[in-house]
Amino acid sequence: MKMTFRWYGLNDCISLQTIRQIPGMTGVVTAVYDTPVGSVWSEDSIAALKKACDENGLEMEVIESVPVHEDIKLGRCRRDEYIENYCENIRRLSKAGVKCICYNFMPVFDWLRTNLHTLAEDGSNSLSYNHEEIMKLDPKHLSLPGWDESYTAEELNGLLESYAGMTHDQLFDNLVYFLKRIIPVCNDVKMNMAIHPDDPPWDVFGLPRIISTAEDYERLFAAVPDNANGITFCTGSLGAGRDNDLLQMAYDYAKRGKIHFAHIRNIQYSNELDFREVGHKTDCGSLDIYGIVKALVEGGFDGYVRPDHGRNIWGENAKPGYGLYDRALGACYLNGLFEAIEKGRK
Ligand code: DNO
Repeated sequence: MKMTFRWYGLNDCISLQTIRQIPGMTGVVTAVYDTPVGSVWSEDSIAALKKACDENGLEMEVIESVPVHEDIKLGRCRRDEYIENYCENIRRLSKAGVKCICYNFMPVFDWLRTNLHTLAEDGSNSLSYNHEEIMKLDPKHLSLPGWDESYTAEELNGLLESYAGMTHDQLFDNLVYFLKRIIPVCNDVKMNMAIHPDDPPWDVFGLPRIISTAEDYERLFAAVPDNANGITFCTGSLGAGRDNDLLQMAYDYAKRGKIHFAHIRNIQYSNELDFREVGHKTDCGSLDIYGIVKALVEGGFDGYVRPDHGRNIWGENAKPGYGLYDRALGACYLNGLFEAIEKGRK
């Protein structure tokens, strides 16, 4: 296992100098942010990130994300061009020492929350999800924080219209089309692809989502069995699905060598669908973080880990989910769990 920390590049207000001081940190998870989705990343931009990491004694072996252009998800005629660009990014990143790429295949929206600053009793605040509030929204006039900033209202409406009527099977076929073309490149250059699950793991605004359940994973692994076609095991995203058996999934997919990357965080259920994000420790929330780590270790997991979303604590007011303090605490807690469980087995 290698513990890593997400870093938003040279403009991140959390410096590499700071990150390297977190005990047990081996590297960062980052991306090139100066290039539109779908295009090829410049070698200079990749090299600049790599140089900064090298200078700070941190590895840059995981990229999150190389985003997938909507034309690929929609199966539009320009998809081959975007897939070729994606392949070129895989080659360039591999040359820079990257070993794993995290990406997702959610139409239009990535993660979805209704409040980025839900206040807890202890005075900390964190992200939360309220289904009723989502249902009340008109997707054509959205102003939710966090993820819709990249589209103008017109673009968003256009995109939503393009997806109208798309079924789960069609979206899945488009994913397989994409994978069948990029995985051979990954095999050549020894890159692992790690698809991020849907967050939350159900359809939103009528858009299909296809990486939410154990059944979805079986279909994914069967369609493209190569080892390079793996997953990001995100406990917070999958854990919002009350029917997902995280311990079983963690053990099973680790055993099959499918988990290249793990995002570990805890959430607290407030009813059947709603949740808020909490501290990483098991008794802070509804997920058995200890049990999940144990299942990963017992399954022989040997990938990258990062603490996922943290709360705002100690007066920090950070990019939602991505402050320093609570993620650093999370990393230390997770390192402790891994050490204890691994040593206990010897
Ligand atoms: C949220 C993240 C996701 C993730 C993407 C991967 O904090 O876990 O945004 O980076 O879904 O493509």
